[in-house]
Amino acid sequence: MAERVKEGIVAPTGLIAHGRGEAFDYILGEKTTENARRAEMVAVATLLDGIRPVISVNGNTAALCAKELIELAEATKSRIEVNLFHRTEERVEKVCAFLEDAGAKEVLGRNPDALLPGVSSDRARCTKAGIYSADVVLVPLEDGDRAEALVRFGKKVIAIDLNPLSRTAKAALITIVDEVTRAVPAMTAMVPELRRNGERRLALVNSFDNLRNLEEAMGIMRANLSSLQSQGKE
Ligand code: PTJ
Repeated sequence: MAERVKEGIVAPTGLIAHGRGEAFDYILGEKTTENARRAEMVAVATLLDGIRPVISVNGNTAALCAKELIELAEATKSRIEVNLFHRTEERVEKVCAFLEDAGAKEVLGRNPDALLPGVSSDRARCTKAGIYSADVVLVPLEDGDRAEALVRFGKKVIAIDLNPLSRTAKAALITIVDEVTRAVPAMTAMVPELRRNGERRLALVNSFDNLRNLEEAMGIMRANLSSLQSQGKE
């Protein structure tokens, strides 16, 4: 990540966001929980049933798992759009080129021609062909303002966020509380089975409750903290 900051792919504050993620992952147990796995399945079902699914990519996620995001996009027929929190034209170009070097055939975001309503800055800029007209948007490591704006604009938002208390985690329809480099390849591996089984997709989506999902994730973290505390006393 430090190298990617020097190259201008990751924003300097991206390192702080990464550290926040690492802290939550430690408390989570640094593994994909059953709870996260279920959310990942629901997310894949939602992407597969989407009419215009889009994966929004920022500097951190490009640096951590460009190839894996491209594979997930191809498997779920989602488009990829670069959408940055710390937006400069130079960084947009660098992240787009980074994804293309990793094998992406089409990357949206260089020429934004639409504005996401309810976001009062450059961060509102997006493309009509991508995020603006998407029905489902996967936002790994998203900031709260934009996640809330996407939900208000009627998008089915899927978040990947290790912090179950973040505004993004709470605003999303589906929140995957897992580390992005574990979550994304696991989701791609789920595609073949879920693609074949429409009834299963429907059942997964209908039985999912994000509030309960987030409470479970917090419960796992509380239990891990208690066990770490009792180990410390031995
Ligand atoms: O590249 P840019 O300019 O678009 O900026 C990207 C960052 C990530 C810097 C920007 O969106 C940001 O500041 O995000 P936040 O508000 O820090 O939110 C990121 C969330 O992702 C936090 O809740 C972190 O705990 C979480 N997170 C960090 N690393 C990971 C993670 N979740 C899953 N996997 C990670 N590796």
